Amino acid sequence: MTDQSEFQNLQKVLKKYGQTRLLAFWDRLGPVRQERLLAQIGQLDFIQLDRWRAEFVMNAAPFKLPVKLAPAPFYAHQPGDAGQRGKYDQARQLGDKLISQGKVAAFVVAGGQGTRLGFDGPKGNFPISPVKNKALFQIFAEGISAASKKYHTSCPWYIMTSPLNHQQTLDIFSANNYYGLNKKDVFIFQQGTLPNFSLDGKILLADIDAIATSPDGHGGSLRALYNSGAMADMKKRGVEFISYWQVDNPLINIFDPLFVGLHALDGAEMSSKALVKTGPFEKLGNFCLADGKVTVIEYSDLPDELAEKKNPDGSLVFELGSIAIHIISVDFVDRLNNHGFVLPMHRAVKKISHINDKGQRVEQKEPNGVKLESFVFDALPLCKKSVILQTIRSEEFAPTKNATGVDSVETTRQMMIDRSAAWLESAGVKIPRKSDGLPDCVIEIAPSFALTKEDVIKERDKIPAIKPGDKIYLA
Ligand code: UD2
Repeated sequence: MTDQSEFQNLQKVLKKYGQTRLLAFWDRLGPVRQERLLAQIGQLDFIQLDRWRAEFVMNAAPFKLPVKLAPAPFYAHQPGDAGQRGKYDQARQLGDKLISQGKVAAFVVAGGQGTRLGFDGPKGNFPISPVKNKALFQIFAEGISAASKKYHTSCPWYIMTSPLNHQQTLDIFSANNYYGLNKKDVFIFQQGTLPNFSLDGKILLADIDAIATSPDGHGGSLRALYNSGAMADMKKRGVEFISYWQVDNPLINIFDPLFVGLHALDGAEMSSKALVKTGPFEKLGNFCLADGKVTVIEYSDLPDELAEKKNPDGSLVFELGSIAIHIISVDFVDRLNNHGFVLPMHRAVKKISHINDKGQRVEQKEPNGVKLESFVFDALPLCKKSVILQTIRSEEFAPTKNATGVDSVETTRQMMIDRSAAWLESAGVKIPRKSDGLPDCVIEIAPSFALTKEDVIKERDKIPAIKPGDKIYLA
């Protein structure tokens, strides 16, 4: 920066917000590095950051339980009576039509780091399928390709990455020839970032010319869709609905006509799939009706007595957990972005490596700072209308979060085999089972063979007899 007065103004702003440390090493930087730092500082919205600093960094703002809290209404997995059956049929037909017309896009959020899995690289590249060891990205790509064929359209796929894995993701898609998809139907874009704070509210430096930042959470997707041009691309293609899911769930049914149809029939803006939790403390957000609005309350924020509260029939009052599967209307994302929406922030105290006052890099061993993130489900209360559809865990939810134990690589693979076995059995195929009831065989059904149980029934004649210990791949 050559203009001295501009620089002095910047110093004043930083002083006002207590962030002068950002320029602590200014004199040690040459012009190129000075420009680099200035460009980053120029991206920061100090007014907003200062609000968050006060509310979420300096204080851990206690979660305020809504005054009026009730379980959220939902559509059960199966219709309850003839009237509802009619509505589900109508929704399925409408969903089929919307998908065939190319009005539904696939959208996976894949900007997270996958630290718990201990996998180096984008989580979407993690090999997971039980026979062919296909990566998550490949499974989704094949699902989208099969849906495009089934519905005689080209379903576009939007993928949100972050600076942590963007280039690697691009390289993976390129090296795999976009898994057979048309490159023009795959739109890969980055989410935003937020600066990291020290526990006393100072923005940390990652280098003497670089601010320490981290991805702004999956809630950042609602802004990134807009800022990246993905929304404009959707509008150009005539996309009206976004099918949202997380990169760690290979059982996702990306194009579900019933879900899309119920969302559209009810004129919803953002809808969710839910499942009955395994118990009161399963680590899923809880669907609630908070002051009349559908809301997800994180498991850590719901008081134990509410989490454990039971209905007379013994079921949990707050029994529905969020599995991060949504239909989001393009118009809703547009409305939010045109009206300066702000989602609430969530704080995470973390070990953040940084530059100390002497300009030396510190590899942090203990938590020393705060990362801020927003969550996509916090947009639900901003909807005029929101629909919840209950689904079945074994059909749609097997998150690969950990290397071992709960929600791990092993449990995901087993659930993939179990679902395939159940689909084959529903088509009358005999599955050998062990004494504990688990299939005594390894089965993988490629999306090209079947996307649903009903598709398997149509392909019944192509399925061989299965013997104990067999490894079967159906494609
Ligand atoms: C999330 C939900 C939880 C439940 C569970 C289902 C939250 C806070 N909790 O738990 O209620 O639905 O998922 O599996 O969301 N991501 C980004 N950018 C970011 C951060 C995350 O793209 O800045 C993506 C990430 O790549 C992954 C997804 O968001 O696909 C979820 O992230 P996570 O695994 O950290 O979520 P988790 O396990 O806390």
